Amino acid sequence: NFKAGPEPGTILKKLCPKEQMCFQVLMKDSLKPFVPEYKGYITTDDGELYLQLQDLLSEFSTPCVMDCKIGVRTYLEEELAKAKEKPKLRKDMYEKMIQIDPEAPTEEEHRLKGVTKPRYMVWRETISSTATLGFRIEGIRKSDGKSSKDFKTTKTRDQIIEAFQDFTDEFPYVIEKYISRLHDIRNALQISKFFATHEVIGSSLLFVHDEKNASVWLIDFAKTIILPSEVKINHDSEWIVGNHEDGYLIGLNNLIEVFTEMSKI
Ligand code: 4IP
Ligand code: ADP
Ligand code: MN
Repeated sequence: NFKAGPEPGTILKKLCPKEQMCFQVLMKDSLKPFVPEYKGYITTDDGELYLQLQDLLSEFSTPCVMDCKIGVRTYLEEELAKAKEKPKLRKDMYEKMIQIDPEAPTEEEHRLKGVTKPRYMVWRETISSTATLGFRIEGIRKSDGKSSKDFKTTKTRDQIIEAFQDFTDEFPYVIEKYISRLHDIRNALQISKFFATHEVIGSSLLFVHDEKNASVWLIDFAKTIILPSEVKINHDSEWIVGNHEDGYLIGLNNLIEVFTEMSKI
């Protein structure tokens, strides 16, 4: 999905028109300082389209990187509607499910060796911290280059704190910088027209630090969609089918709380 960019300090991400739209709007929004700069799109020799984005790691030396997926819901209402209308069984998702917990599928799902996408996504939300805290750790890469995606069942506040502590253990003073940046992000969201008019699903906050600096950016808008004009959401209340709530601020507030608690230890 990603390639090195043609100019230093840039990367290329496989173009998805919805995400491109988001970046175009974001370049004129109060969130601009908190997202990678969008530098247009590029067609490669093999005819594939890519977004050219600022490489968020380029200013860091041997960075530590953490991707946290934000929100209480990780799939689109549209995907739920499709699955209800015409249930499509996903064998790959069934396989991913039994790899973590062979007991998770129902008898029928075992028989069919398949689960629907929302069924899998909801299960992933509940075995991780997504359903309870509104965010989950997707992956961490430490300064030694070792990376882990082994956080699928990282669920409790204590498990999260343990993972965040490991992430920051070389440079614990970056915790304060992260807290400050997360507050800035919350303030920018409060006045953002983009945030007021979009349902933000499957998007991540990317945490990056080295010995000197620490910062956080909003990334991945492939499943961020514009709200129907009559719908207003507050990003802070329970999702009920049809209300489009994403729980983005539930996740951000819990992240701030967890880091703040860590800074006091
Ligand atoms: C993945 O599950 C992630 O949720 C993907 O989201 C999602 O892609 C995949 O759905 C789903 O299989 P695991 O992380 O448990 O492997 P992301 O791309 O944000 O990581 P979508 O397309 O929903 O963004 P499918 O339908 O692409 O397989
Ligand atoms: P996908 O839609 O394929 O999930 P994401 O946009 O979520 O792609 O990015 C996947 C990973 O790529 C992130 O976790 C992050 O490590 C890295 N990444 C994404 N965007 C950038 C960027 N602008 N600069 C540096 N790294 C990035
Ligand atoms: Mn993604």
